[in-house]
Amino acid sequence: MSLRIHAYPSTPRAFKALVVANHLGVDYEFAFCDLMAGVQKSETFTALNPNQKMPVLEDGAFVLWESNAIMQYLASKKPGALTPTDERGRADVLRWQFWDATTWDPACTKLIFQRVVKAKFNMGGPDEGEVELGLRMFNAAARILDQQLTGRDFVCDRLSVADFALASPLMLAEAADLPLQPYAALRGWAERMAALPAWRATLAMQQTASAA
Ligand SMILES: N[C@@H](CCC(=O)N[C@@H](CS)C(=O)NCC(=O)O)C(=O)O
Repeated sequence: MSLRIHAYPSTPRAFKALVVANHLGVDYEFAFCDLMAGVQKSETFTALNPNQKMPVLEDGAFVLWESNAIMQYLASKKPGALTPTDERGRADVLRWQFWDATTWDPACTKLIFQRVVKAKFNMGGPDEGEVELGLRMFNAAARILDQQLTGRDFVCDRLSVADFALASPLMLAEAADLPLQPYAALRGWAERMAALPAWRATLAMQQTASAA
């Protein structure tokens, strides 16, 4: 097995890579990147990713960071499974992954950081100004995603890496008190994603990794 994924599974970006690998049934080795212990700052890890952030994928000598790129790479191992093979379908999936990276992920992350990460890493209480900004960003993005999901099961024509990218931060929806209530289509889709066997298997990795 040459594929290895370095990840701290209880973070949404790690979840993106792991859940896609699990859904596709790709054979990989899980390398626990313990953020609490500062593994990401080690010399060995920095050589893999100079940003000192996980997730990181290794496939033999090939090293890849950025969760959305990792998802695309994993999907390319099983062509057609989570990425369409036609050019418009591919562009549509990419469009939503770019929107994730530029718009949805930063909105979710702002609230997750203030309400979950700070407490976990003993960084003090939430900054109310940042929470307010996070809520504005979240609602603006959630409206667009909810509109896209109205009347459809998945973000693009069928289940794709775009769904996994966009749904991953929602594994912390409760903990971060993400205001999903007004967005019925978004909530229905989030439930469908959370019911996938790979989603549950990836959540279980969080328990195993934190107990390690
Ligand atoms: N844009 C990157 C973000 C990766 C990222 O920010 N990872 C965070 C956790 S969610 C991390 O490893 N942080 C370690 C640190 O900042 O020390 C991606 O999507 O992969």
